[in-house]
Amino acid sequence: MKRLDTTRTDFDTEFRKLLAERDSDTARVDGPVTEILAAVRARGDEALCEFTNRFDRTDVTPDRLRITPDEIEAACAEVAPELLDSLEVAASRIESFHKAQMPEGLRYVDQAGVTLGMRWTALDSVGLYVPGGKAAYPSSVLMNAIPARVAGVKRIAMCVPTPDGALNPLVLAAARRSGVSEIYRVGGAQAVAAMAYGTATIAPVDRVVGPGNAYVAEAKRQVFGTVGIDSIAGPSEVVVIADGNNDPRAIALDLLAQAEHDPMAQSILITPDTAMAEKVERAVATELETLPRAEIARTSWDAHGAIVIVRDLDEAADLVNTIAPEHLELMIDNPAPVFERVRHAGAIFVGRYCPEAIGDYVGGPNHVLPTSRTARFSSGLSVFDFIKRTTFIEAQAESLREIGPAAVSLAQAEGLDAHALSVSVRLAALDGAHNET
Ligand code: HSO
Ligand code: ZN
Repeated sequence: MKRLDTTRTDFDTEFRKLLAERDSDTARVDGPVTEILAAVRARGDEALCEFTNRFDRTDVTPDRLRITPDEIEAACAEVAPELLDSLEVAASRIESFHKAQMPEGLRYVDQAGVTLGMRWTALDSVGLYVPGGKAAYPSSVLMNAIPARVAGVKRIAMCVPTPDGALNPLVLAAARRSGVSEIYRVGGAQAVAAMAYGTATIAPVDRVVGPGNAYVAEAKRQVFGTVGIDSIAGPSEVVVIADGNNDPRAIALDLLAQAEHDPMAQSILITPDTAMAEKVERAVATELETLPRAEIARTSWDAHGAIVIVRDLDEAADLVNTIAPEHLELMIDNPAPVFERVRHAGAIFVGRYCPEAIGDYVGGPNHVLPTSRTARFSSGLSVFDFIKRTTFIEAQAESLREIGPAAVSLAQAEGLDAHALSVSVRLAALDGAHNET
């Protein structure tokens, strides 16, 4: 963990180092991924089953790639009723928030009498990748599939690896609740290939979304263009701005909640209160003695964690704008001024009673958020990832008369005669009709 202080002369250098250090070592897996994509593209289900059986130690055949409705029902029956209730609390809150996001179209008549507009339509089909094993988060199934459903996507295909053939009941229950239409027992780059290119069993989709390991991320990068993709998520991050009025243990746990995701995760505490900084640091050490995922969390905290002492909360907000963190917590008496000052953050958690974990599960807004400083120019997953805009223009004769001549002269200037003529023949016809009467 690094200790930084904005009053020290080396602060700028240290702060830059803190931001740069995680950019480096992304695994290079482009070669093997290209081969897997090519094989699935050329040999379809046959290659898909080969890779699946090799990597997941299973023996699936094309007719067993799809998890049947009966298998899904049986798996869901294994989930404890209280857990299904919690899933329902999360799902219905996520659903309401994303419904509220749905935008209106646009339609108006301008001064030239031209009708102008824009309308939103949903994608036809979406492919959702869900990682297997320990990285399989049912909450992420809700966060990816519900916005697609709310947006109006008719077909949501899901791929999830089943290492050693084991199904994850809560993941299947989340898929069922979210309105996923088809589920396949396939993972890795081969799953992304199948969803992008299609096989005899898995029809191709229009956009592939969802988190995954380095192979899945690289596969998404390589199929981009054939299909749309969501952003490629890096390790999770949180910045906590805390004043002196906090329970240090609560703040420590907020930092560790990110750290326990991944050894590469980053948790940063920014505070104007030196005493609070020390208390939180001690509380982190105490919690690390008992947390089951202490090994991961400790690696993250030791290597990437930081405590930054600032002069005041304005300075804290300015640092946040440079970091552009995935998550920002405002654990301060009067959050409004900082909230207003921050422009770059994936999601903001306002007030002491809103730890980030609320947003991971039951808040309502999406937990798929821009990482690695990409919140400077991008946003979290939303219904906007599953709809697109079509603009339209409707002009009658009088309007064409008014705005057409400018198009003719611009087309001529660009040397595009058919463009110019397509407008001018109509203008001429209008003039002719006009002269005849
Ligand atoms: N904090 C993670 C999402 C997550 N947390 C899922 C728990 N489960 C990235 O935003
Ligand atoms: Zn989390």
